[in-house]
Amino acid sequence: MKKALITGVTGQDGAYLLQLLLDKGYEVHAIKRRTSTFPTARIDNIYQDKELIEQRFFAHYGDIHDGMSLISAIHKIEPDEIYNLAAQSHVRVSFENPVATVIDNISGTINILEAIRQVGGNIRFYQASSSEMFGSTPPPQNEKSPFNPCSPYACSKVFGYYQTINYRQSFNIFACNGILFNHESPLRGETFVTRKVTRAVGRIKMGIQDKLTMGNLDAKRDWGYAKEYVEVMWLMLQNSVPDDYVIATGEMHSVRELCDFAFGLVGLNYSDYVKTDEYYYRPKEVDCLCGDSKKAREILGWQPKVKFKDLIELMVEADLKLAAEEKKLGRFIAMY
Ligand code: NDP
Ligand code: GDR
Repeated sequence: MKKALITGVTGQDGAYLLQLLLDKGYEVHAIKRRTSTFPTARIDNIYQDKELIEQRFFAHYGDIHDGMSLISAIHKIEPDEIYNLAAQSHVRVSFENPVATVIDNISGTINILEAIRQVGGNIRFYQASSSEMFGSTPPPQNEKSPFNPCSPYACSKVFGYYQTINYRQSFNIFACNGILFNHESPLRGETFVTRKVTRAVGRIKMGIQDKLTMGNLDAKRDWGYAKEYVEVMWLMLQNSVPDDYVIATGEMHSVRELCDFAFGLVGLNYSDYVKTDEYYYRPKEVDCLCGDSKKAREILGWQPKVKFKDLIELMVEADLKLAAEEKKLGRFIAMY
């Protein structure tokens, strides 16, 4: 049975990747940091499966800053594959907490690569790199496009990208960068723009929220479906050679279009509800991201099926159900 280790398992991608690997018959280990409340809402379904918990899913307390504990965990587990997803992943927050963001994102990557080097063997490594690394480089962006990072988050991801390539070249480690463009789902964190909008649409339709305060409505992104994007992480590690791939839908839409379409799905006009506030603007914006994932299509045989409209539809549908549940329970959450 193949063994995998995931960092960031409690996040959006970690939850989908965990399910994918379990479905493929893997034994999955996860590094989970200690928190004062349970952060496992996205993977509670796995915890409820007694057979999986006893035989194929093992969570270990650990922190991506603690290199020694990562080395001993990797020694003990002997994984075939490691997926490094843990990060402070919010771009705007990275301007408010630049040092913590950079330390989190850099030290996690280097600690794991160094642990792999020291433990030896044939461990395959996936690094969660990001389209944010392209920053102000105009679209379409592909593997050959230059990086022009525009935030502490993006700078930290550029470091992780090059560190991954450096370990591949220096120590012959099977290490891959997935340069993933924005990917979303009903499991997306509620302060990222798609989920913030679809949550608001659900609550406004159910009468438990009245306004939505947003930042820059003119920014454009290439939004895909997270469930499909974790499949390509796995595919990268199954190939015969390690490499770096851009993963995207190739469709670009503005935040304004997102609002218009999502509110329209429930028969509302977004301009009656959405206002903007400087608070949600960034000191430096990434205006347009749209990826060209031809290389992944040709080499890995991957291509996205769920595009913008289907994605937003499935998110609105899930958030309408959630808001109806909240209304039933009388759980009125403060607007943010
Ligand atoms: P999330 O923010 O949903 O999840 C981040 C995960 O990292 C959480 O499990 C979090 O744990 C964990 N984490 C953060 N800091 C630490 C730490 N010090 N020690 C251990 N765990 C830690 O991110 P996503 O799932 O959306 O993204 C996964 C990865 O992919 C990230 O690296 C992100 O930067 C990258 N990425 C994401 C894209 C996207 O569109 N989603 C696009 C491109 C790249 P906790 O639950 O305790 O907070
Ligand atoms: P991003 O995603 O910064 O691209 O990073 P996010 O959803 O936060 O923002 C996308 C765009 O929407 C604009 N925007 C707002 N964003 C948020 N969060 N809240 C708002 O109210 C709002 N109003 C407008 C932003 O300015 C931006 O232009 C995500 C993260 O998952 C990263 O970890 C990942 O690497 C990249 O995607 C690819």
